[in-house]
Amino acid sequence: MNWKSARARAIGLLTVGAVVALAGCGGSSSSTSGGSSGAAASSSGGGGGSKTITIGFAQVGSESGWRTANTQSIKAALTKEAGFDLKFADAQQKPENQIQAIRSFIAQKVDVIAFSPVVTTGWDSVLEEAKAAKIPVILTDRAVDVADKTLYKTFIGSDFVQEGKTAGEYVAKNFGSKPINVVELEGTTGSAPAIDRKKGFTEAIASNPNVKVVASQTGNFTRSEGKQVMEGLLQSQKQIDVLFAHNDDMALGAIEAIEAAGKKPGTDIKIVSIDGVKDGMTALSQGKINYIVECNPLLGPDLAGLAKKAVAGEAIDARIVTHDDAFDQAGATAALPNRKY
Ligand code: GZL
Repeated sequence: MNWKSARARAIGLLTVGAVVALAGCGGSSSSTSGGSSGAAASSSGGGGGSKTITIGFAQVGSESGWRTANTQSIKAALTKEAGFDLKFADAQQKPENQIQAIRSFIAQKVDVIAFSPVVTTGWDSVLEEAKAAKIPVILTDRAVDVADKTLYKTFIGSDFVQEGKTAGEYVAKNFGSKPINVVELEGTTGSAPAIDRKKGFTEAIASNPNVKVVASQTGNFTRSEGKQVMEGLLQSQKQIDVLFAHNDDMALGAIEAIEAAGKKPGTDIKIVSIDGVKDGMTALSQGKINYIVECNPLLGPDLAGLAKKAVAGEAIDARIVTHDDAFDQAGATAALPNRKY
């Protein structure tokens, strides 16, 4: 069962320093199936009589089921009725497109800018320009690596290091009683989730000498690239016991490659993944994946509340963590009927 939801929920009620931990997300409870990460308390969206807020949002792209759910949540929350005029840009996973979109938001003198940075670096100058234009910036989902942390108001998103740790702990505990070869499908090179999930996984398995990562390659968070890379690994690796995929879409692509090679995913090659999108949870309930660490994409309502606070000049916590549940096969089967993504 997804025992983590109780822990996540307990943590979710805790406010630590500048970090506001939010109620557990997803999981078998319906708390987030209503379409938020359960953080309404700290940043409720919704109407109110104030003037319309013009918000520019630069999205990563449409690379995965997670991204689709994230975009849907943002568009469903930032509506005219809720008091917003949303200008939405899809960067097609190119940071240069996001920089261009942010510059255009500045030129349009929007009230607030939000974005999920494709990669962590290269943002200092464009964020300096937003600051000079007195436009508050909110980071959603992914972090940036900038010298001056005041260039953005807040970063709301999951703790990717913890996600990688949770995945690694599961592999070490459940498959690490004998020597095992692990292959890793990494997310987009240079992106915060890829960097941090790898970091957390590596830390978690370090104490078990049986667990060895024999190959690690990016599948760029997409199903097609996950399949392609896994086909190559099945050719090049003598023995693969476990696949750690940084997201469900790459795991689902890898499943196609594993089955085409005449092997049983979840049995011949164990699979641990991150996200918890419907297709991933379905594969988990079918035993083709063994464990999924959830990463909640439903950030729209939280972003709506944070945008209103930023425009009103209200104080906002620098880091808002959306908590993740984790699921085994039984947990996924129980949670699936209530999942909204
Ligand atoms: C994580 C998000 C990642 C997802 C992928 O918050 O940035 O990007 O794990 C998505 O599915 O492509």
